[in-house]
Amino acid sequence: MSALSAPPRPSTAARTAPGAGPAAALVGVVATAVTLGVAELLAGLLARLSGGSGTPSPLLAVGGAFVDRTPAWLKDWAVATFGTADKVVLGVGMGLTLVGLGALIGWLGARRRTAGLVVFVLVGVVGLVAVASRPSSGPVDLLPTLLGLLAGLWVLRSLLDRLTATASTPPPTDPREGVPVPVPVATRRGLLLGATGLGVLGALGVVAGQAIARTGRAAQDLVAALGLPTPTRTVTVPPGAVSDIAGHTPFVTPNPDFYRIDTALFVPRVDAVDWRLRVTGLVEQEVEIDLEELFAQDHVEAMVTLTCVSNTVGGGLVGNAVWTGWPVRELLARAGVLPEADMVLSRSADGWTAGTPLEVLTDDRDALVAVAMNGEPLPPEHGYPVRLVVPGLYGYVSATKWVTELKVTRFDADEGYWTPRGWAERGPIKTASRIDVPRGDAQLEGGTVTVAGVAWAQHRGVSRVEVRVDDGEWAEAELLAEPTVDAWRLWRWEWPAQPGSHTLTVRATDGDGELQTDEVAAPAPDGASGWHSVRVDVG
Ligand SMILES: Nc1nc2c(c(=O)[nH]1)N[C@H]1C(S)=C(S)[C@@H](COP(=O)(O)O)O[C@H]1N2
Ligand SMILES: [Mo]
Repeated sequence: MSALSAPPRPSTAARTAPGAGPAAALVGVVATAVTLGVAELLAGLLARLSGGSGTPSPLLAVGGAFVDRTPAWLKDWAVATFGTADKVVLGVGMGLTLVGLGALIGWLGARRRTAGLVVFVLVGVVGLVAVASRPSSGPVDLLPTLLGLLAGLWVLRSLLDRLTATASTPPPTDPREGVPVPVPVATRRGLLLGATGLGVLGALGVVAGQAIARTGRAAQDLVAALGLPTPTRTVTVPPGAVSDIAGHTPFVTPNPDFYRIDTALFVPRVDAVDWRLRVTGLVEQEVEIDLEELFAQDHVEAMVTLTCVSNTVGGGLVGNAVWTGWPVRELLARAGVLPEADMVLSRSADGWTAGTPLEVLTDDRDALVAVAMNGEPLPPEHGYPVRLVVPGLYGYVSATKWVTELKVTRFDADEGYWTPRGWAERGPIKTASRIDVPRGDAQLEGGTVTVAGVAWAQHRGVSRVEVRVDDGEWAEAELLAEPTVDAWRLWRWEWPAQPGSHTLTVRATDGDGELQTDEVAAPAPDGASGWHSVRVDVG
């Protein structure tokens, strides 16, 4: 906008008029809301047209790009601080950042119009770059953000113009008496009300766009139509593995209670009808199977305890389930793995990858292309329709959810998602043990106190658990049954508790006779270690 065509410059008095700052900030926030409303609505419609998986929403694209660039220490801190609520925290953080940026742009624009508009466009460009850099996006996917930006720019300009106009209109003077008539605040109030209305519309656009993208077309539930495969080998949970102590870990984790960790800001909606799993890379022949063919293979049940590498000592990012699946080694055998291969890079529908050593997928353990969790189709957040489950390795190098490709490759040629972000190339699960009861800081009655918990050393098993009170001798805990070395093992110990304040510490020994290390390590780069302890008071 050139100075010549501009409306009369606002007087200094008008620019600093009470309320001009907040009003300008509001205008900036409204322009941001309109941009996002238009962009998200169009992105949602496009996503729906393309079947639900394409066209990333600009908000999720920026969030995803942020997650992809999260260094290990920050991920570590976020998971430790917010646990599985880290996504909510990210969302709220993004919202606050956007409101702050919008306010700043409005405030700046009211003082220096061009500067405000330029900053606005720059923020938009960040969004465009984020959308363009998503794994699955093409040129068309930029359109919603581009149109949103134009709409927002237009709103920003015209509202700022009007704001200056209302602020700088000279107070009309009564010709007869020569005294100023009170400023008609109605004009500005009308403007602000209108702007607020626009902002609300923008916010509604965001909500509607997200909803449209997520409902997509009603996915035909092929898993339900086919029925889950009947396993040729089943798992029964022996009664001796289960505890009835209140507060003790349930041996099998119910699906709704199972921890969830992934980089997906919304659960990928994979249509089972379109789903394919491809085996590529260093193979004699590429293989591609669809769900019907997968379900026709001989499936087995296996009980496997999954653990996140981000779990802290005593933490809860661990869960045990009975999985139904087809052994990965049979799928790999069908493709014919070439001798030089030593890694399988599995990829998910949303572009995430895990690098798993070839040998754990081809030895006799129950590494599965899994389709069911505790007898039910995989819940969407746990990988529907198909995921990988590999006993003995942390999830980040093995447990790919929404899996679509197994690329047979080499560690010196490829790496999984978390490796360049500060996590180890290989992630065998470290032996761990946890005290569930009593809880830390519990106030207990004297006498016999039941101490109970869980220990895991997947694929090696747990051979011994010991508990120590303060600096006393280690006492051997009673181990519950261990139906498989791939699952955790519950334990209990009766403590003749003396009055006072005490620290209980636990340590486990794995099936190879190796004692759990007391060396304290943070989760990054290859899993936390150290002995878990709780402090309690005995009355
Ligand atoms: N597609 C995809 N699969 C993934 C991840 C991910 O970010 N994306 N995270 C992995 C990690 S780090 C863990 S610990 C497990 C967790 O599986 P769960 O959410 O079913 O407990 O999933 C793994 N599979
Ligand atoms: Mo993880």
